[in-house]
Amino acid sequence: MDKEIAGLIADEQERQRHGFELIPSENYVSQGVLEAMGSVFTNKYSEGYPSFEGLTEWDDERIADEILPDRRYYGGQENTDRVERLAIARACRLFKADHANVQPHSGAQANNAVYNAWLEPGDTVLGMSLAHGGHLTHGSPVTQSARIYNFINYGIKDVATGEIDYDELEKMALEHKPKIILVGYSAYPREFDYARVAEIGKKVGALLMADMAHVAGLIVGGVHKNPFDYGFHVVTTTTHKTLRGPRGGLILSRGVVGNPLKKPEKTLENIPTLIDRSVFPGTQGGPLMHIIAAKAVAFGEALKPDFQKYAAQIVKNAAVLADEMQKLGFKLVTGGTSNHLILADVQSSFGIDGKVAENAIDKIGLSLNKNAIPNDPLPPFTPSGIRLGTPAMTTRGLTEKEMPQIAKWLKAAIDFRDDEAKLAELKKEVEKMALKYPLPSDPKKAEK
Ligand code: DSN
Repeated sequence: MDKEIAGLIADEQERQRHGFELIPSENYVSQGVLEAMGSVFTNKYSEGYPSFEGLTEWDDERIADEILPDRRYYGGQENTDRVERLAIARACRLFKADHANVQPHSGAQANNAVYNAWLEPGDTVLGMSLAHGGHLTHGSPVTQSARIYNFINYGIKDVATGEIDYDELEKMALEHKPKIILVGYSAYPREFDYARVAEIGKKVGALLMADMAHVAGLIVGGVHKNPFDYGFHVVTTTTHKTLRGPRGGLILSRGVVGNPLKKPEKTLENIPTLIDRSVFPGTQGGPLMHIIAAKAVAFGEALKPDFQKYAAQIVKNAAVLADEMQKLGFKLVTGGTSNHLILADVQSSFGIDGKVAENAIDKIGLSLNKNAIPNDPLPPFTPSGIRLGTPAMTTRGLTEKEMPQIAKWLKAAIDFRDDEAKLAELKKEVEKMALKYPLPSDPKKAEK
């Protein structure tokens, strides 16, 4: 019906089939997630929330059956309500949360909604520095939230080990009394000491917030710690990274779930209701019900035991890939990885910037991204590093056995970056392997 767009979708499908995705924040969704996203729920407006009133059992079948009075501003909600309730119930089960708001359109929207729920303009937030692996929405001056709130940053103490400077974090917290202490990152290959941060947060009475976008799948898969187990109040995440759902955001919280139509007092106990009111009507309009349906599908998949194996394999693959890259001369920030991502300093390893490396590696069918390293002397468009990871490759079925080959291809692409014929030869090798590992939604069979 639209041959230009149909052609481009087919081309993108072929690009994905013929190569491997190494960008650590990307993944390949299941056919179920894809179908829910492309469903008629996209036709529906459903501002407001479903109600759980009278629903005492949180099992999926019961939720899917029960039609309850809604708290929506438009009619025709009997199916949207049940979809959203399922998404909420599954998300709570996955993360051991009291409440989930499944409506944020993205991770940035989720973070902004939490700030808007808890802060007054001018209030202070202590978050991880973007230059050390934090995220733009954790206080970068170019963001809207940085114009409203006062962000101050902690960072890592030692680039070699990647250890966070918790003493500095504590000193800053005691001095500035932030209303929120925020942990989370988009380019940090290690884990946080949640217990230590929680202890600091309690001393100053801060809301403890963890932006777990990158590692959400590792947490629910049981291979990384859950911040809620250490007293955190709020967890935000995207749903499309290690969690392997549709592109979107999610806010989980601990507290008492109340009626979002009634304005609650600003207390830690009321966080779930404050967040609901902050997402809608505070910062968003109509929820994307087709995406919420797809989130519910992905959460259902993540609740299955296979997902734990998947999460464990992501981490195993990343550790082997990091070792193999080091053997080939890649210098890695923090000397390795404890999660799904690797940050390599290609400037000091091979005398090239991250953009040159990204372009060369792209040409052989492997996608990764240029990335700043801590205290990077180079600018963001030509930084010193590349960032890569294993969530998507692991979904395709690659194991630690294939990681040495991936490392060799990365090095070869850099070595032969000016030799188009050799790059084309390497691309063929990558393609041959990629076609043996189909995408979960690939309509074509694996070409073994
Ligand atoms: N853009 C995401 C990433 O690649 O890490 C963070 O939001």
